Amino acid sequence: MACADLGNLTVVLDLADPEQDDYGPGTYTYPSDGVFAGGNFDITNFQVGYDEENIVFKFTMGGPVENHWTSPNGMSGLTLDVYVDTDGDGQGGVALLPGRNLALAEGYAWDYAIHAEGWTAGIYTPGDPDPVQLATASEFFILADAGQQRVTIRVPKAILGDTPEAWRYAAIVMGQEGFPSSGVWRVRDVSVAAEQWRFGGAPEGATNHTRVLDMVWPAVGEQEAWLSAFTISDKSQTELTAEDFATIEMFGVE
Ligand SMILES: [Ca+2]
Ligand SMILES: [Ca+2]
Repeated sequence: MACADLGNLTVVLDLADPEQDDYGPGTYTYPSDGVFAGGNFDITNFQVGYDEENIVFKFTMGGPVENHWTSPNGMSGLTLDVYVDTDGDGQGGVALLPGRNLALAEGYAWDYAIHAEGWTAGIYTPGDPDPVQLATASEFFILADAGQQRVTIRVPKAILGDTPEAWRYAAIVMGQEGFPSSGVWRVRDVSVAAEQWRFGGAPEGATNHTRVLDMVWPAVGEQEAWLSAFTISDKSQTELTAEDFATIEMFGVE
């Protein structure tokens, strides 16, 4: 569902992400098909704000936000996740949504996961074994603006609450995949060598490397260090747990 920009956004967090770090741990390359253009997966800025009714997240990208596969909300190739820790109590989700192959560092835990993509967007709470859907795509708003290379996500305060300045966040981008590998929630695989529809640059013999291309973190070099720090496993996707994954920290207003 589209939503007009009412222009009364109050921004509580505005972070620049390094340019051209859309390579995950530092090695990933784009699939070879021509729909993947330079900068598609490069987050350059991330904002959190609010308006009267909604908490608002804005991703600005370093390349085109295109709609090659004609999604109703204008975002086809991208999957954007935002994880929110609303209470800092250390209780909640540790592994990110299935297939991201990332977990939160010790002391962080997510209470809500917002999965933005062109068709089956949703909002989740932690669950065992899988996260539980709290809201479907029709219950929040995603607007892709090709001209501004920006995706805006508006989630009603009735779902998340209304103190975004006190929360902590993680924000990541992956390739959207309508035909994902088993156990992967609709994000594109990363192989050792890039293929027409797969990213390249994965370590040999691994199943537990991340599918994240870029994550929001202003300090240069931290993303590369964190996403590379895991012990290679060849377990099947559904056997992998948070302990098998590289870990990242969350950020907040302070
Ligand atoms: Ca970036
Ligand atoms: Ca980054």
